[in-house]
Amino acid sequence: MVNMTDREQLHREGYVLLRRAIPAEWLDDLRAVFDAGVKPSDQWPVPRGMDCRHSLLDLDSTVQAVCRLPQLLTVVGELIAERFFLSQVEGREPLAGGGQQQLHRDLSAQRPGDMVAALAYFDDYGPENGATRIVPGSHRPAPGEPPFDFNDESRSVRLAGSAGDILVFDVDLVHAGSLNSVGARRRSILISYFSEVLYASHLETLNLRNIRMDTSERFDPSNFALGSKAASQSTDRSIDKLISFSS
Ligand SMILES: O=C(O)CCC(=O)C(=O)O
Repeated sequence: MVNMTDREQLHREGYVLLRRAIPAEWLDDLRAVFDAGVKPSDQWPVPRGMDCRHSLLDLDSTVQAVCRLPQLLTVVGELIAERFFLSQVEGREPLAGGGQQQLHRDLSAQRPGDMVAALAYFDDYGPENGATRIVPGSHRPAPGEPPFDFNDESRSVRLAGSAGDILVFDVDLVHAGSLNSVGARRRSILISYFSEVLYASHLETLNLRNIRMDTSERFDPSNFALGSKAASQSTDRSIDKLISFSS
């Protein structure tokens, strides 16, 4: 039975970690696609940070299939709560001795909740190889709450998990990449989903963001709603296990 509790928790915490959401048999292919697409910083329209590998892989069919996993689309639809599209996907991996970011928000565009990000991990991740940090609940400050101090790590949680996990979060959630101190691989794709009302502005920055894939497909949250027949039939997990929070 689902799932008001999960839904409420998702909106309260601003994120969910979908454990082993990517079919295990896709992972070798995804890692190879990542490695084949790596481009040095100066080959991107806007130069990238030097302490991470960035991979151009948005045309790959398995990557596209990850972006459309029903479990993932269900959570994205719940967060955006109106028709949305896949805006961007690119590979990201902190290099040995790099990857440390200050806590930050990626920032919604026109209203809170109109953009959602997902990080899908192709390798196991944890404190030593640059796991993502998040601050649960930080996406919707309470009225009158002082501005978030991005140097304050006291509420940050460092994630850990397995290849195939997908972190899905509201872009206003405070988060950051972390130092890869040992250099173990931490390949991931960073996926962006936008409300369809943002499509015109998305088109204006396609080239700057090096987006080559077709972004015309629309996803309707009602087709993926938590507890819907479509969502439960399209995954081999029962719907009440759809969401599992890391805390
Ligand atoms: O790779 C990560 O763990 C987080 C990346 C991130 O927050 C960003 O690029 O804005």
